[in-house]
Amino acid sequence: MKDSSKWWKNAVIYQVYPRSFNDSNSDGIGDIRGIIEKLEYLKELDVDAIWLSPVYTSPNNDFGYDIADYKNINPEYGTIDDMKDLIKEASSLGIRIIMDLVINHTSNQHHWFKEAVANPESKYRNYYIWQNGAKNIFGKEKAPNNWTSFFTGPAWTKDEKSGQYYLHLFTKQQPDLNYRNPEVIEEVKQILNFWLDLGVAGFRCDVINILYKESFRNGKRQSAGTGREFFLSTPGTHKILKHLNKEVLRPRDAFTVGEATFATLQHAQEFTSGDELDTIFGFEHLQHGVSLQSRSKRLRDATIKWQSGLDWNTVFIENHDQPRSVSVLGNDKSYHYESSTMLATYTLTLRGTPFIYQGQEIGMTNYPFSSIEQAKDPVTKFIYNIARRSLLAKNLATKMAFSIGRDNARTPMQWTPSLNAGFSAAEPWMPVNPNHININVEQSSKEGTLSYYKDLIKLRKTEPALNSGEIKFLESDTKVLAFNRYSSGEIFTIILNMSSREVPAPVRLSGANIIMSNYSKPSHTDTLRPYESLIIKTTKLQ
Ligand code: ISL
Ligand code: CA
Repeated sequence: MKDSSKWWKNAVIYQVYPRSFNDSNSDGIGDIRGIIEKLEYLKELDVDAIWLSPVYTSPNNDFGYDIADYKNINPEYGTIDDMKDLIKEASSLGIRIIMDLVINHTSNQHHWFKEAVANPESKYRNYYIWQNGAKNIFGKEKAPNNWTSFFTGPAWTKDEKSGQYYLHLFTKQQPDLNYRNPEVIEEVKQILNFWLDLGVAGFRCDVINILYKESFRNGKRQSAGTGREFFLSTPGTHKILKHLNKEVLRPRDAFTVGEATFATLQHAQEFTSGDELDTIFGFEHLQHGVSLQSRSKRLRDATIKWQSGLDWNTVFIENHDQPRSVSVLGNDKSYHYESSTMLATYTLTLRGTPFIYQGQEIGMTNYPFSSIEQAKDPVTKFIYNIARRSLLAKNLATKMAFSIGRDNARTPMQWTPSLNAGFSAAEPWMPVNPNHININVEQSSKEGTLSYYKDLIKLRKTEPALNSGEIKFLESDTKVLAFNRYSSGEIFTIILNMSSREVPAPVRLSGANIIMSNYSKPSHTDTLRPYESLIIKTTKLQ
């Protein structure tokens, strides 16, 4: 493999959710020109690449994750020329662009699907997954099988015109593509080449581990889940990824990070074993679903497991689907600075490519939602309706919906303490968190979380051991994550207190060469203070 294909092993990647990043034309919606305006900011933070959440033409049922035209830009965000400018201007600052590739499904507004419905004889019918209904014991028609959507409700919707059902593992406006049809794979290759020709560096591949469904009619679901035993990480999906890798991705030196929903460590190992994807986003550490384990314990255990089991990880604690990390893994009230910088240290010192989600670098928090009217995410609305149907009181249903839904991640980026947090001169498409008065880029860059992020990124880039060094975990209190990163001559010991309690440090602190800390005064004891995080440097005698 050429060396240049490994740039991502030395990179810090920043995720932009364009709708909420920066609005350049005062319509309340973030846009591509808005991103261009902030390239200098990203350069100063010293990120090497931007993962851009979808900017393609889309009716926004799932805010861009329902694509109606893969080779065009949603006019709300700009034009293809704006996109070319973004790629060019970012590149002149040494920043690469990674596109979001959503190919498990399209929008129902994509011309392929419209044709498939309007004209069942057209070749586009076979781009999607159609099945006749099944019969229940009384002879009444029902869906082809009992699979459910990841977003609740049945995974099949009947097309009244033909009487057949189409599969959608997300909303019913997101029909799944049929990966048994080689023409679909050819279309995907064209899409990849189109964007690589425009100069993008790679792709974040949305739910890439569910492309190929092994069975439909006989796929009666066993687990409480969606029926995923029939489509998670199937041999058919591996075959497609190997093909795309060989035909397009590898020859064109494109970087890939695959979002792998419900992936096990073993799945991740298989996808990244050489000829499929470069890296994987696994979610075991972020407590998908209901669990009795505390979030930090889960984060700690899964981190140790994945870091020990994969040679090269992605390291992330936020994205556009997750709650704000400082609100769920830290303490956004009493220890905002301490816990947001502890989480920064987590993100930037483990072994793997770190991904920072917009706003994480200033410790943006969850939003104090109080009414379901404020919801934009379809998932929040679905959960609310289910909760209400199960007779949950309004306030509890609202609370539950916003804790599972994804609106917390999507409130506008907080640039300044002034009107609309400097995001837009008009009323933003989602409310701005009132705490922008204290939590914003302007203030955070002085002595706040942002300045800590900058220092830490600089440190990571000047100390090869922190980037590419080996990793070894240390015995510690269960509330502490402690590890060594080392390469020839140098050992860094990273200690993170993931709790608001005082806990014993796993190594002696007195006399240690602490080169970075999120407390202004060093500790005089061997006790870690709430969310204290330390980086200790030891130079080995040769
Ligand atoms: O459904 C899940 C678990 O219950 C999620 O973890 C799942 O991995 C996630 O919803 C997939 O997300 C991606 O694809 C979706 C889109 O809505 C998300 O924004 C995107 O990140 C459909 O394209
Ligand atoms: Ca705009």
